Amino acid sequence: MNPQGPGPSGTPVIDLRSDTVTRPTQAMRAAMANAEVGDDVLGDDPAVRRLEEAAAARLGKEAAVFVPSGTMGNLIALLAHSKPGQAVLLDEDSHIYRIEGTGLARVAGLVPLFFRSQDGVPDPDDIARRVRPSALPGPGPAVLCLENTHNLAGGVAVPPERLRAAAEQARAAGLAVHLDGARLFNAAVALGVDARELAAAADSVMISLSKGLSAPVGSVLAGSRQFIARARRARYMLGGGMRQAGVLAAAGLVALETMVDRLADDHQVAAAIARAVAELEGVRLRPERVQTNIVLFSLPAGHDGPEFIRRLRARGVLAVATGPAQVRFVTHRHVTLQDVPRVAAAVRESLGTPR
Ligand code: TLP
Repeated sequence: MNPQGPGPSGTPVIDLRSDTVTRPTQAMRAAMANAEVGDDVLGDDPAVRRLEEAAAARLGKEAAVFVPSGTMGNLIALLAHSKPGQAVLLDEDSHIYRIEGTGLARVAGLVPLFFRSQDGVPDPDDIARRVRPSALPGPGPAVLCLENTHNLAGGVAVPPERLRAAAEQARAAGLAVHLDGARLFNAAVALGVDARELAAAADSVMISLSKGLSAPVGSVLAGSRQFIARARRARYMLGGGMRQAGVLAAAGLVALETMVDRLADDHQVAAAIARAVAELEGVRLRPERVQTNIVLFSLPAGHDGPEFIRRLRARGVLAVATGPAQVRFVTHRHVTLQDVPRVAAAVRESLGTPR
């Protein structure tokens, strides 16, 4: 049963607001109930340690730290890679810059510098230009941030060679490289590569357990042993030391071990929704951009995003407006191919008459 309750005429609500709405599986609940726990800030929680070791291995890094959220994981990475007054080189449409509440400036004291991207894929030549030493004083960049999949670009999966090319330019200039991999496993599944291959380009990588992988809470930040030691101090400073966090980590471990391969189903559903919606008159949607579980589309002229979202909701479909006339659907475990006709019909009906 969907926690959003029934939609109109008793049909279940189709919640496409985010993959963060996924509820834990029975196996996760059982693992949580039976987790062997301890004080994680003191290093005593066996369930957290197991998750951290498994995540580090899965990402090809020396060590990892369990954190409450992706936002905190990214902020910790920035803190651990830099000093206040330095710059962070990132995409203007990155989640870190656009959505994470300016923590990079307010908490880490960093100045954002932007590099160019094309549809979420970073341009290594532009990165090379921006990291070139300058004779003039200015904030020296300490860290380059990449994102995979790229959320605001519509879930684009950035191939390993493009990540590598970007990272090489930054590293040659002495920058650390952080990868916001909130949906790294979606990228790995879509590209048919191991997540290690994507993480290899970066010094640190954050992955979310609470999105398509369906864990209730939590992300993991991985990197070198030294980096993770600094990250643990930053986590504590931010209030992210969670004591018997093993009850959460136990679900996270089930997520990591059993929920990755099924992300392909979410991608299949997103592609089917994209094909159906792209056919509707006036909608702007590039189905070839729908590579993972995010579907972004623009409404025909005269339509207003928030009003459209209200109309969809009245038809039992939940979504978010990502711009004045842009809408985002995110697929996940609670949405299946059988829901696609209802989604398409709700979109068609909601487009009925412009405002
Ligand atoms: N993404 C959320 C939100 O924007 C609230 C979503 O619904 O897509 N990096 C990326 C690329 C993300 O997409 C998100 C969350 C985060 C970091 C932050 O993770 P959380 O929400 O766990 O802090």
